[in-house]
Amino acid sequence: MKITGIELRRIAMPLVTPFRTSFGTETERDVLLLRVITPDAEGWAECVAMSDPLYSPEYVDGAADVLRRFLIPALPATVDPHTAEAALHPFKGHRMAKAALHTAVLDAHLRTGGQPLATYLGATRPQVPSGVSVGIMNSIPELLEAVTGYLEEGYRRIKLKIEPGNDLAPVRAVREHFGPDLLLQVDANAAYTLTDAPHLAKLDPYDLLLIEQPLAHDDLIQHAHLAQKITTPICLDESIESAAHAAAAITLGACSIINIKPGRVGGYLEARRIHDLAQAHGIAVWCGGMLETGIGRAANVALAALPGFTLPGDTSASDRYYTTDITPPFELHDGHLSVPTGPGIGIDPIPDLLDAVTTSTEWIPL
Ligand code: OSB
Ligand code: MG
Repeated sequence: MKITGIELRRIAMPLVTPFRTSFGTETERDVLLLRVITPDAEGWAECVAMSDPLYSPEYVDGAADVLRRFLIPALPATVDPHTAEAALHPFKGHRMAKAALHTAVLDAHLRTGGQPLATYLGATRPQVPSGVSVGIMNSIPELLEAVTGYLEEGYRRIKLKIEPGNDLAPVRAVREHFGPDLLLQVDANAAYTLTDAPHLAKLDPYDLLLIEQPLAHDDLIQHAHLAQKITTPICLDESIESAAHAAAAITLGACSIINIKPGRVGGYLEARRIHDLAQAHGIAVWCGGMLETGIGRAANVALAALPGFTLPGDTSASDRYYTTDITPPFELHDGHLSVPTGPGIGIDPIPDLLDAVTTSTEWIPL
């Protein structure tokens, strides 16, 4: 496959409601989209980097810079998904930027061959159960109202964002209000240290599915120690940037569950390697999210349909994030999203809607 050129497009997407985590509050998603042009097909991808380097070291301007300066120029004239991955490999880090470029190439490749991404990855299900990630709220009544709304819409699992000072009370309130059958988990986004172990152990009675990334991203050993001190299963997000990290975490006993985000690990091939490794070790995985538009969501839903994804993901419907998405919206049916069946990611941006939110475009010839 020959690539003619690549378009970098920035869009500004207001969120339906502010999303507060232990690392900050998001009110508008600043998204970088990539469009790979080939003689036979276009390939689309969404870079999951956020505007500030608070979740991870990557940020949108940095991703755009490394793409135009290093990653795009490194692609061979004739490329397929495997040669593209090999060409990006020498560059350290920048996995979100690499994932976006790799996914756009993969999408163009699959559209050329007429194959859906889900089929290519080895998906085994036509639909996936949806969970929802609930931001930190200003009060418990507000939180209970938000969770009530999501459950009425059909979400199959609730994830509460937590931080020191906003942890035990919201978890207790939600568990007591909705009862023992609610699938409930929490995400700390690295807000604690190992000295908080006795405090985190107070979450044990609430029968949580998991606690996601309680400690710093590079605290693998500390997570292994924490796992000995609490009964809530530990799930890693920020710590797992590759299949090698996943192998180390599993060997150390740092986690018993992994949140797989293709953007965080450099793309869908590495995401699948982590899935395969986890499955071989009896480690459950689920598909995380980064507040994606329909472009990123389509590919995540395809991945979430692989057999090892045994827990509901943060693969929510489009209207949980955006009043108007740039693609036909993903909708919840009986708590599930349908896996796209068209070639590649199986969905296209709607040109007028895309133009309405575009803040800049840049064409990079190859
Ligand atoms: O830690 O999983 C996270 C959103 C942005 C950055 C990090 C995270 C999240 C979420 C929301 O929890 C996931 C989603 O619904 O897309
Ligand atoms: Mg997380």
